[in-house]
Amino acid sequence: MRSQKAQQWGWVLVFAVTCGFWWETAGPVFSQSEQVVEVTIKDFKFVTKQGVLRLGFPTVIKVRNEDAERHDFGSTMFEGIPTQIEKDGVIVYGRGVGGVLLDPKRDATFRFNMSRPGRYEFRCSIHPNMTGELLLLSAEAV
Ligand SMILES: [Cu+2]
Repeated sequence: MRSQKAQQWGWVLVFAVTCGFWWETAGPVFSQSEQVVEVTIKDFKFVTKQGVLRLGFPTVIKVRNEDAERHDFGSTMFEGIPTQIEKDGVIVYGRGVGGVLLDPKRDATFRFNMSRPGRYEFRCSIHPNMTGELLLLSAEAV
């Protein structure tokens, strides 16, 4: 059972590596089904770009470290939620993911399904005064 799952993700990895470039260029095609949050780390600050995030939709958080310093993006947001992380061309999948370390000029992508509304804080464990937040709304009026 376990090895089967590992094999499955092995294929996902192969797919990701071969299609990495394609995925980037095809991004806009998928933007209607995924809601994207962009987090840029610059000058020891988190700068967040987000629209209204709706519950139950695939959500993508793209984190980019623009600094020449290593930073960490950590949050309790992913607690108990199956989360896919793509970093340096490698995809990992887990539950209860705490965050990622980002070397200078690198990025990482989190994919998950938002299921709980709320205000979620994220921070850098290396520089404790670096914090940011994300607002997950249950704005399901439509
Ligand atoms: Cu930092």
